[in-house]
Amino acid sequence: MSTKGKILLSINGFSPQRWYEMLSEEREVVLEPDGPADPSIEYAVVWKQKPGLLAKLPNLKAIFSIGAGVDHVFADPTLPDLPIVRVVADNLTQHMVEYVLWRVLDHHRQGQLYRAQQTKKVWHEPPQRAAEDISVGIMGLGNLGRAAAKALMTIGFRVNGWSRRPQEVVGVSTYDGDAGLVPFLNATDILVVLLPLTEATTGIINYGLLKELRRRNGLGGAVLINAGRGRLQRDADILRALDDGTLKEASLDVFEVEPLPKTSPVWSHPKVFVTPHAAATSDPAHLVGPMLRQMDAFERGERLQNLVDREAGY
Ligand code: NDP
Ligand code: OXD
Repeated sequence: MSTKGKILLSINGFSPQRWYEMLSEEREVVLEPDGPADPSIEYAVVWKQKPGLLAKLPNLKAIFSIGAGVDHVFADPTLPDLPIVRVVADNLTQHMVEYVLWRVLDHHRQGQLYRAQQTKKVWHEPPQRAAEDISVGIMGLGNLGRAAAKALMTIGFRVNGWSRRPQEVVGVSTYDGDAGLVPFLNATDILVVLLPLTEATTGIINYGLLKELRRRNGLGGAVLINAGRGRLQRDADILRALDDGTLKEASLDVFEVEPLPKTSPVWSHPKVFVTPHAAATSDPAHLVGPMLRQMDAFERGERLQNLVDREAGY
């Protein structure tokens, strides 16, 4: 085809077909298991690549994650020390903003109560709360967290945000680091988790943390929404918190083990709304073009964009 660097496509967990077709429009693409030893492979486009696969490529120059999160890339203990590009894209951000608005509004407007009433044909109207009386706290004020914060504020919610380093977002009460975590939780009624999974964040959504959430408002209890990563949370702690009233309800898009095992009690818990890691799906129609443009630019000597900080792990 051309002299452009070849791509290894290693996508596990779902079909790589559309990614393959779209990437192949401009570059030669090899699918594992044919790729590994090929010295003409310069880029890897990956989701949960097979451990050891990338380390075998002598001329690999950059790794492109097809997701915003990169914990799946770091899961490979032999990962070569190369630039990792992650997804930052309007289309993905829009999907996540929609998911957050959908879930926050459903909890705020008592969707679970009305669904239960409907099954019993109950005609009952509970008191209505104003959005301005509810504080939504977003853990992770990055690309997705900031966009979700802005959308929530346009509807009238108060918004708190927590990040690793101090951040400023107009209209948002911001907190950071270990010292900021409890004050952030104490001021939050609905907790939205949009953190990356790193060593520092693994298991952070546990019973002790949920206990710190505010429960003084007309919501009738604190609410958890996790669309970050499953291993940020302890599934069993969430169930315990729901059962003893620490949490009123939860919307979970991610789980410690995915797919969520059929035997998990989470599936049938009446206070949990489950989606299958579908809050914001990576759509090749929107993401392949920018990936190919980055490869072209890189070959012209330009810097790669949306690089992962390996030290921080995201
Ligand atoms: P970013 O890297 O832009 O933002 C991450 C945010 O988390 C930053 O504000 C960062 O702080 C903060 N953070 C990281 N580590 C810590 C820590 N130890 N303590 C406090 N704050 C921390 O990521 P995105 O917003 O693009 O994406 C967030 C995550 O959403 C992804 O990593 C992925 O796991 C998940 N995701 C899930 C999807 C789904 O469908 N369920 C789809 C897409 C993404 P700081 O600002 O200081 O750097
Ligand atoms: C992502 C995801 O990280 O889809 O983009 O989970």
